[in-house]
Amino acid sequence: MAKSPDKNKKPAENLLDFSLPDAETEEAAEAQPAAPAELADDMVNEAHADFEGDAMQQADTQPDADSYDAEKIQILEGLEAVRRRPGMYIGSTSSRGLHHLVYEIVDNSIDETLAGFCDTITVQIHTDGSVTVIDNGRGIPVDIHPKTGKPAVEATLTMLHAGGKFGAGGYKVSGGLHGVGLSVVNALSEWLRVEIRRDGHIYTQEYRRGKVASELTIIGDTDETGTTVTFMPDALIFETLEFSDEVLANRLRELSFLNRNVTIIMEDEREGGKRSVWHHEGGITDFIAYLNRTKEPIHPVLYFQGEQEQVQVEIALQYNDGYAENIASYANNIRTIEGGTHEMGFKTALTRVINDFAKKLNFLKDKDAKLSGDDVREGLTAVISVKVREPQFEGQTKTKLGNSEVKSITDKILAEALTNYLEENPQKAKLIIDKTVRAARAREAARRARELTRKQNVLEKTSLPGKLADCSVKDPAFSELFLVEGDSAGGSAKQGRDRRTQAVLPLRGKILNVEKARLDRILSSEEIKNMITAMGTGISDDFDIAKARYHKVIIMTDADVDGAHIMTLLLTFFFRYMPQLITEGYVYVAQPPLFGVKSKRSKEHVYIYDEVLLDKFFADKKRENYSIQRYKGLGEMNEDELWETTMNPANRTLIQVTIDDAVYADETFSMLMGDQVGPRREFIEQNAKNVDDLDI
Ligand code: 0RA
Repeated sequence: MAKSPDKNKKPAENLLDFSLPDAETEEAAEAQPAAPAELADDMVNEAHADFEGDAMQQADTQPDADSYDAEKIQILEGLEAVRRRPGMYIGSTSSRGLHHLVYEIVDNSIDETLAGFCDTITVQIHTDGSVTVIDNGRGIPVDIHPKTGKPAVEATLTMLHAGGKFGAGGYKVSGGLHGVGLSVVNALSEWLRVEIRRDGHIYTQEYRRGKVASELTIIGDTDETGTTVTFMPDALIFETLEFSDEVLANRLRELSFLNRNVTIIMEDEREGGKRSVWHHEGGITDFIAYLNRTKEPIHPVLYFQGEQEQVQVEIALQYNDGYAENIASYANNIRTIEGGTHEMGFKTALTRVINDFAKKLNFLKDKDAKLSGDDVREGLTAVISVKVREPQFEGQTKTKLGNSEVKSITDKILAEALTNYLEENPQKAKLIIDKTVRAARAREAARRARELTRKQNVLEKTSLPGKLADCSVKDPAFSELFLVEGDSAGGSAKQGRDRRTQAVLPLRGKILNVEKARLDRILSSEEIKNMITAMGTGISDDFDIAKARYHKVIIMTDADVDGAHIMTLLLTFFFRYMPQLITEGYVYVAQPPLFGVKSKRSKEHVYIYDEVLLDKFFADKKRENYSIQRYKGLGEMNEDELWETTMNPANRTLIQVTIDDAVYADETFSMLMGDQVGPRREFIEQNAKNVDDLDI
């Protein structure tokens, strides 16, 4: 099914922000087609190769005559190509792409940090929508670039290249969506101003939509060095222009953990200059403490590091008393969501070392089965950060590290260091091994429970739950499943739906909090069993996306606190036990309208989805001429209204749930669903401003 051309485009907000702020949400209509990503990479790499040939630091490597024409064409067409197909260079023109502009500049500043020249980076969000990034690195070179006759800074900003510069002795940062180059930011900005402090002077130059608007000029003298870039994202390119302080803060905080020498400051002028400062001497050890701050750790954070064949490896880990596994890996500061060789090396070494100790300490007898990878990672929070000279990023989203040598290097460094630690700290070793052995026993019990469920299903032959009103179409690509809060709204949805393509499963009451239960207990919940059976995918190790009976699973809950809670519970469940459902883009959140507005004088009757749009509607109309109904729940709409506003693909707004950053999603889920009440209350209070009638 084609992504629905949803009319009522609006940013994901209110309710979803409240319930799931960190798993980035995007409207269905904004989803990018999959194919161009690879093409984009080819283009970027190609351009990159061209640029490297005349990179300032490598003046002696001239490209041959044949490639020169091609290069020229690339240069001439470069930034136009970026404006024509922005998604190819920054992934999308949605909120995510918008934020990538900031990351791109900050990554360049971080390169200066890695090269040892920059210890402070400041990001300012201005009230007019522009952003400034200031660093105290060496400053972008300003000398004339021999081949183009332009100042190097101008070449950097107006010629398409893939970043990937080498600082002296530094690590090349490229791949993923980062490292596409400052020129891409320039191309996608209505205007951009750069200021460079270098060689005793302050230089400045301006650009408009990627083109030079003023020549490089000296405007003063200074004995400092550094670069300041201010840019205004182009409204012709981006679907949204609003920077989220929370999204930016997450990435900047992350960078401050990954680079312990740097201080990162964010100033939000939209919030009266609200200032956040991140500096973590403890590096990724502090990162683990931060990620586990809402959990109950069972030992202090362990930190290991080593370097071999110019590959630097840093690992920090800590077990908590929960069940979730939370591993975040990075290569050259880029989050490797799809894992890769560093993560493989980590996992192999961890499983091997823990098994060795389990035997040695007599927790496991010879006849016992070995601890599995899942067993040794239950309740584990770990950060793996490697720095590699020529990182190869692979996988569908280019966030999987491919360098094969990194696997054995990471394995070796972790195995040696962890073995030493466990030998020197036998008490801690016992705590950890005991936890993993208990995990193995629980997993065995869960496996039996699952087998039982499967057998029951076969015996009873009722493969689909009675509460499910299935659709008649059998092709999953054209089928949608609505998970509806409550039997009464479920009833309306069943009446109002398109029976051919839309199935409805009402969910009664609160579903089980999966954050606090192991799989065997989760599978004893009737609501959850119904859901799994309806979806057809199985669960956990048995999960098979190919068996999905619907390619859209749409959560439809009331716009109140209970609704937000049920939505969070469902999303937590999918995140923990069917993450692929989310990564495949199958999970959506329905957006029922908050208001029904009727004219007292004419037949005009509209549905409005939030306060902002309501204010917009009344910008030039008199409120007294209208009656406004505020919907408290789905149950207040009859079946026709529910169809028209929320279910009809021609009118509805669906928000696609994506896991942009699983670390923060995990953290949010744990916080919202876990034991510690303090952080949860704080979070709800902070986000309550987004939900009008939050009755807590
Ligand atoms: C090219 C070469 C050098 C530094 C930079 C670019 C550079 C770029 C950005 C972007 C934001 N801040 C930046 N700081 C530096 C090396 C310069 C040298 O060798 O002196």
